[in-house]
Amino acid sequence: MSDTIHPPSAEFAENAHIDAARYRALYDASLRDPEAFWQEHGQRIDWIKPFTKVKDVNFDLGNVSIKWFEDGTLNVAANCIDRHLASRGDQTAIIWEPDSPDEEALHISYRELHARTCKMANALKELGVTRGDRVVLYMPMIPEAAYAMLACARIGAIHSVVFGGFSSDALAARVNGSEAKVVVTADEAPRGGRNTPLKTNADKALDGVSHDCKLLVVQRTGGDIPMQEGRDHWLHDLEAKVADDCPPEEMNAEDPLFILYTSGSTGAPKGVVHTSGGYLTWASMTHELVFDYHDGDIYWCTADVGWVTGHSYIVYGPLANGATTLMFEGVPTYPDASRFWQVCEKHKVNQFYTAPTAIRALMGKGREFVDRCDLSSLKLLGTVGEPINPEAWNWYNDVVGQGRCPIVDTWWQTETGGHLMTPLPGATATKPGSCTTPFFGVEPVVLDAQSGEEITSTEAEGVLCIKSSWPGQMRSVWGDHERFEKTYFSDYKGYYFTGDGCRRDKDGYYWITGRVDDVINVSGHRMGTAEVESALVAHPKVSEAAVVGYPHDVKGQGIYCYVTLMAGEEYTDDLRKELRDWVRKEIGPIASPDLIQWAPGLPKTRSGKIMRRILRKIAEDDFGSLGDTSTLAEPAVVDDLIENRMNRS
Ligand code: 6R9
Repeated sequence: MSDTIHPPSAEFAENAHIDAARYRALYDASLRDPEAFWQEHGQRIDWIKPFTKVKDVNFDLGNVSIKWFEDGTLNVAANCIDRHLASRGDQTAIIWEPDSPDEEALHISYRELHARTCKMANALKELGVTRGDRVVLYMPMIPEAAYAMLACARIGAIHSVVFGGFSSDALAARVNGSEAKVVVTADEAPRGGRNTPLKTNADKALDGVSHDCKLLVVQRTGGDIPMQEGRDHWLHDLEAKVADDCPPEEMNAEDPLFILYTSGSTGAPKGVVHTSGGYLTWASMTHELVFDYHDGDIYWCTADVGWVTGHSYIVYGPLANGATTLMFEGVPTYPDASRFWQVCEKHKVNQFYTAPTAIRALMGKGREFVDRCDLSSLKLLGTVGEPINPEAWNWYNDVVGQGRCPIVDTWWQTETGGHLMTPLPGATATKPGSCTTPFFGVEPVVLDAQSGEEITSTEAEGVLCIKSSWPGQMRSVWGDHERFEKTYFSDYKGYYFTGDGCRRDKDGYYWITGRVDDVINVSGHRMGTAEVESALVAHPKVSEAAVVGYPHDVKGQGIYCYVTLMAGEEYTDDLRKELRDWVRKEIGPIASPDLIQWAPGLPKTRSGKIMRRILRKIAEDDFGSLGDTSTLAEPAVVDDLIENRMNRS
């Protein structure tokens, strides 16, 4: 880890929303008197009926309840659109850059965003969607994805976006889990020069859905797709019939805004529930202060709206702030590794926010792809999704930022709604690889993993928990509040448990060391090893599987699978390929196994528990220190696994 310190330049600090002195003052105020602090900062959004209660929070297992601004009412879409119309109706809200540079970019004004969102809202109403109903979005990265999110918010429906790279089985599970009334999709999703057949996937998914569910289809490519009479509707057909105005519903601050499924260490992905008032306050405040967004700036977050980063930092945060947000349909390496930088040059991007895996991949292609573009518009760079290694940080800083753009390494989670620990670019001196210090109102603590005791010395290493609530915190797991409490509040009583490990250095800076549970982070995509295991054992030839992560140069972590076959089955390379394709089909290409090791046996305790610690070590090619293996039922299986290990450095 690198301890080089990069202080903000005097010039940046001078023009920034927050400098070092103000950060300290506001941070102290936010902990000293949270009620007063959030009473004031809750005013950054427009309330229909102002709140009188700031917060009501209980982190005690059995009674976990989180409420912010609970008697206030608002409409999230009106905050993201209507309130800007008078002052910036003609300003660009969304710049859309298509997959292919040969296709024309779009500039959508706030006025147009209003009309298109209202149309979409009325189309959803035509299909019978009302307040509280769930709508699943399975979309390409096109403006209609944002319209659909905002349309749901406008009529009080709850959206659940499913990443377009997920398989039809994964989509079906989420449609069933939320009992969605409508799925919004598109004919096809162009990405990297290839079209994903979204509508066909959605058709397959609906075969596995037992309740009545309609399909609203956006035409993106014009590809030939079958429509099912009565169930499927083209958006453009419905839009031709409906008005372009749709009054926003008055919603309570604690009404759910969206559900977003995310992976945990056990079981199927869980539906993280975010509500309206606190979430929007958090998304908008962090967007403005962390990216130091100023009026007129062009801001680009390269995430997909299928992930929380796309929710908070492509759609809700920026639009609540009246920003110009760029939405990119493509991938960093198509048509070539210059694409990101060409888009920055073309649209004069000021703030650029991406994932370490993309930085590492582009770094590997060489700096000439960056150098040929004019990046003088860039003022700030951001990263999110996984720890960034100092080498990638330095390349980002020197080659992309040309040494003049502060880097914000933002640590947060689907569950947290927005950034929790991050530099503020005009205030915080950065250290490559550290997410530095907490945002206002956030109280991180480092606990000893075994005893659960808080480590109070400045230098500390252990599990990362958060001591008190912040407005953007998730409120529950959809349909399973008990699972919410068990996952986040049972291991360390009275705290929100993040699932991450961390180190705090002598300056009080935080360094995330990665997950302490069975969640792995592959190219910034979060995945439960249990999900990949259950996909593998669903294959008729597989009897048992254990999945762990291992260090991967570009992806951060790769997926390493130990697989035992049914008696009599043959262990062949063809079957390896078949299993890889099988997992892609069951979950999606992002879950594709990197290495599959045939395991005639798995190391188990006498009570039958798989010893993952050992499997992780072997996958890391670090089996010199396997620790105590005496409790294993059959110690010999370990020797076989070591001998046939797949990752040899
Ligand atoms: C926003 C997002 C959350 C997990 C989180 C942690 C890892 C995210 C990070 C980071 C180190 C950062 N993570 N940002 N680790 N430094 N700046 O990524 O949400 O998909 O829910 O993943 O990602 O392990 O717990 P999500």
